[in-house]
Amino acid sequence: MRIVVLAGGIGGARFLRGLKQAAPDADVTVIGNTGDDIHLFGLKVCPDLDTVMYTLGGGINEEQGWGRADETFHLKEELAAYGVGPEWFGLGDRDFATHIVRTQMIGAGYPLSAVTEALCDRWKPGVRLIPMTDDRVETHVAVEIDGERKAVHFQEYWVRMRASVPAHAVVPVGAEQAKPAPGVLEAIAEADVVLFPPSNPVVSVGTILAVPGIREAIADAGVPVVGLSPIVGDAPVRGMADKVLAAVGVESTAAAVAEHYGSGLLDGWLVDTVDAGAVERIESAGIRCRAVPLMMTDLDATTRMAVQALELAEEVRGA
Ligand code: FO1
Repeated sequence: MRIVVLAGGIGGARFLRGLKQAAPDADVTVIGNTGDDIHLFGLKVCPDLDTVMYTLGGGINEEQGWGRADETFHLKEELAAYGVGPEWFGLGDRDFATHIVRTQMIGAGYPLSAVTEALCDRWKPGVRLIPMTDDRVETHVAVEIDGERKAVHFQEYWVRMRASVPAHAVVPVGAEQAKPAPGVLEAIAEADVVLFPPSNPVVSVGTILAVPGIREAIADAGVPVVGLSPIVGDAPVRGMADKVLAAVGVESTAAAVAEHYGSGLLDGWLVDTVDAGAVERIESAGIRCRAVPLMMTDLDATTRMAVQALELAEEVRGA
């Protein structure tokens, strides 16, 4: 079975671990969000690609969900001693090596997709990880600070500001001109099922879908497209997805997120058992829906979620 997954960072990566256990023989292609990418200290940092790579490759800091296990911060401290920041973004020594290799390879002319493949040669994530695009896309968030409207980088909004002010708009700058990376459209065309993990529907999955051609390829693939709600009991399971959902006029409920994707894209949607009351509304929007436990508390619980997603896909296929 060929499975394509559109993944953001922590939620996507953890779901993939369960998926690998649920379907050990499947050929899994992960299309990773690169809208979170940021250039720091002259280096290109790809948080979502790295989170997937480290999580599946056994190098992730399990408590944080991002960055390397067994990390130290000497380089960051030395930079800070020279007054060189930003201090609000925690790049560790081990992690720095990844960004140095990536930036060096890009400088030598390799596209991000080839660089990601090279980095995965070391980590062996057990999936094919492809960035959504080789072109530069950067998610910016419009905020109001001291009565003045300005756009900040997504990481500044998310990490420095902790999404503490309302987001007025979320713009994947460069997405309109971006082309899907080599292999993205081919993987979708050859897929037996497409999954949206419980990743952020706006700044993760939404950004991937904003690359021209990707949404259309999924909608036209003629295979089941099944998603898992990142909203449980009217609140994000983790992160601050509600802030960016509000920016695109979507309420933070499992049903509203399903409707946001829409029946033109989504065939099936899993909601948590606490949201069982929303199943009828989602089904009447033309999306087959089931209520199952959706908390990724451990690998077994996550594996069961992946099994349910694949079962719903088969149900949709047979319908
Ligand atoms: N998240 C934080 O909350 N604080 C950090 O200092 C931070 C650093 C960081 C460094 C590398 C990396 O790959 C991820 C990092 N993240 C950090 C996570 C990341 O900013 C976001 O959670 C994702 O971009 C959202 O998907």
